[in-house]
Amino acid sequence: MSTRKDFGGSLPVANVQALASDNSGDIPIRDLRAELQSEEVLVDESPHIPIIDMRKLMVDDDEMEKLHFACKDWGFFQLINHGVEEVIEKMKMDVQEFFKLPLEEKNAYAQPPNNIEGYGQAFVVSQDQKLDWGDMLFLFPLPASLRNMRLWPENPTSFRETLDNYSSELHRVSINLLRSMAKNLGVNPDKLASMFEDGTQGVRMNYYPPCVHADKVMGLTPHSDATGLTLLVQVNEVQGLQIKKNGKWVPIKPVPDGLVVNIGDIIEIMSNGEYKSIEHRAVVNPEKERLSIAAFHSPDHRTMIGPLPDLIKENSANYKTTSHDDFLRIVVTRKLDGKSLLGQMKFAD
Ligand SMILES: O=C(O)CCC(=O)C(=O)O
Repeated sequence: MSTRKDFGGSLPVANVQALASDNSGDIPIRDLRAELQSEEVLVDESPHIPIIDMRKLMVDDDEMEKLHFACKDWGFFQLINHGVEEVIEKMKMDVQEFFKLPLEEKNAYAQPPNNIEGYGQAFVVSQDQKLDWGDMLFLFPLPASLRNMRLWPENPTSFRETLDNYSSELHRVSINLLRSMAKNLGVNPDKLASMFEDGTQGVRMNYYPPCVHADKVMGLTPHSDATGLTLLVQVNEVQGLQIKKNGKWVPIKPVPDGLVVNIGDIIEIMSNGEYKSIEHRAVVNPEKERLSIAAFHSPDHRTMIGPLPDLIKENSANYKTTSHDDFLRIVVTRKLDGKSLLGQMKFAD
């Protein structure tokens, strides 16, 4: 049987859901985030990220243009009419059920040492690092041959089947989007799609407990995604996702039945910087728990991570090219830190 390569893991830290449920209101020092007070968040005048209609994309040049603009200017958009609404609803229900289980039961799926899959936290690489106010269950549903089923919950009983369907449907949507993006970039859609066909898909299910001192903790540290394309679902009605636009944080209000899609670092690099991988974060609600599910799509392990050759004929390459394994090794051994990974891949101007 083949297994996934281990590129490292996260240090074990206290379970945040358990910490939050003790009701003392005390925040451990490593969870306090001074920077939250000083950063500007747009509230009322929030510009809205573009909404792309998947059905129209196939037939309408204007929608294709809108997609191109969204990827260049925003790096984020909401996708509607994607045809996966029912599967998403099931996934939302099962994820909520999982996080309701007693801690001991969830811990049966705890991250093994030196591995980022399983229940726990990610990107904790040192003992003095600031921590996020959230727990997660992270799994690699694709490639299916490398699944670690020991870490796939059996409670709720439908979880495994639901995630299996969710995984294949979201993978299909991501390939269709990548084809449209390739057309817009002027590269062969089959070529780009073939890099992702047998690629890796990671699904990160996030649980952010409420916190009376929500203004002093961070649900998820600002970061850009070190992957290709992310499809995100907000599970309940509680908002918390914010993206950085012109130096300010813009809250995202998910549209009903939509998927929030964002360009990851790998697509920014492959597009030689034409498409943007945008910094984003999750903030915490003072009264209500918040849940989200992010599905990250990356090319297969043989793909070199660098600007697509068709896009550097006239322009020079703005990013280095590296093997996928080396890229992943850098990703998992560092804490989340804004767009610093992209900085490392970029040639100086
Ligand atoms: O919870 C959210 O809305 C954001 C999640 C996210 O950015 C991630 O899981 O990488």
